[in-house]
Amino acid sequence: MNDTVPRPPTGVGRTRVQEVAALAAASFPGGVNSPVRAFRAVGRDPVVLVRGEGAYVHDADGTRYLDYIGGWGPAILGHAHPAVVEAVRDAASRGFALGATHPSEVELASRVRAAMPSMELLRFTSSGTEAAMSALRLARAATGRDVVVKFAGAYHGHADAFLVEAGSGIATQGIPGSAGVTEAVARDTIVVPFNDREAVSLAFDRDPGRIAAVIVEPVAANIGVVPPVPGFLEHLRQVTLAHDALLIFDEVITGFRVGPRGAQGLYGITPDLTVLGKIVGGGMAIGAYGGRRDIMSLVAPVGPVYQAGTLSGHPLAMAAGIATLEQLPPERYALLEAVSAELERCLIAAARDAQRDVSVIRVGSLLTVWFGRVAPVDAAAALASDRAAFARFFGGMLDRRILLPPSQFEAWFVSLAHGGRELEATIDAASEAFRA
Ligand code: KE4
Repeated sequence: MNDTVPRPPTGVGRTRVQEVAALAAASFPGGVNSPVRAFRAVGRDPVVLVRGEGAYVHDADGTRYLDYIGGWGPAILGHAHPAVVEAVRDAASRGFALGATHPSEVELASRVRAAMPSMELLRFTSSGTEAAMSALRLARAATGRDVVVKFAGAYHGHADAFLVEAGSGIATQGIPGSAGVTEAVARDTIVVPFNDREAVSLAFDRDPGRIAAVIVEPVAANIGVVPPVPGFLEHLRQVTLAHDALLIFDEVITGFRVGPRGAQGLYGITPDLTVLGKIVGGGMAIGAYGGRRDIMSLVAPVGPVYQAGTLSGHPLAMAAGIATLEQLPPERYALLEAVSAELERCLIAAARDAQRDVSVIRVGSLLTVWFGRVAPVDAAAALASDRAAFARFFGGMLDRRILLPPSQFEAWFVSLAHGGRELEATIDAASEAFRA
């Protein structure tokens, strides 16, 4: 995998990667526009990428990596799929932000609604954060209640209400998990452990009539991949119905990832509201929220809940989303499942042969390699995994030109561009990295 084509360093003794990283550090906090890209969790210099094609990305010095970051989820077809590139190029030739409804918005919305009929009405936004934030505001308006229940370790974007860390204990009033989040905001967020049915029921018992919604990643993918234990999502559906609260599925990662109908199709649960992002925009800036018509009808200009966006429904994002979903007929998921299952099987075998305590958790083409004897079922267990071992494994894979998400708490994203050759290269590298 070592097809490095060194470029003449442009600075004194510096590679292009090092030069760009230095310039970035002079422009952005931590030299990045999103924290995880700084590679701080794995103690390596961050990559600087200039091109993606299929399952591969290229850094600014010409080094090619086999990629499992996948743009953090959107690149389910692989990078720069010709159909998606052409769709965006064609749309761009007709102008960018036209500032009015565009037919492509309607086309993408109809595809989303066909896949997830629970989204009777929906709105496009420019990020998952914006969509999740809007869904919460809407849930509060629809119920007249203030409190939201989220799960420890779940990530729903960086709106204040969701940046709340659990204190400890079962059902706890959140405490600010980020500077700048006020006590007042944190008081209205209750954080409970994922997969803990009793804790959810207790939260409702303690705050009867105050909880507007439960928001959940139906497959947790921001503490690493942790699937719902049998009955957990059904319990959330039942307990929210019993207390006239709303159930919000944050499917920013799982939507169009774990199946053609997302997690709500995979597990057969109908949420009141759904949040989407990533794949639905094919790698362009996008988010979406939607759900029951009676609830969504509260959104301006029809109802009193205000939400807006200059670039919402952007024609190029719509074009990329449509072109991506067109390449994802249900049968393609069977292929993705087969490749991902083979990768899981081979990773487990490679770790066993290296006599390493590793567990692999996978849901569809989302997977996480856990360093620890037992696969976690919630954030507390995930935090107890051997992150130093993960960091060493990450470095070993990076040195062998396999680019993993630079955090134990992120998912590997397998794409339709990952084939036999990519699997072989991954397992060869992992076999060595597990032994290192
Ligand atoms: P964005 O605002 O980043 O588009 O979406 C926020 C979001 C919402 N919900 C879920 C379940 C998400 O995973 C995300 C964003 N995911 C992270 C990585 N897991 C994006 C990567 C980053 O923050 O740089």
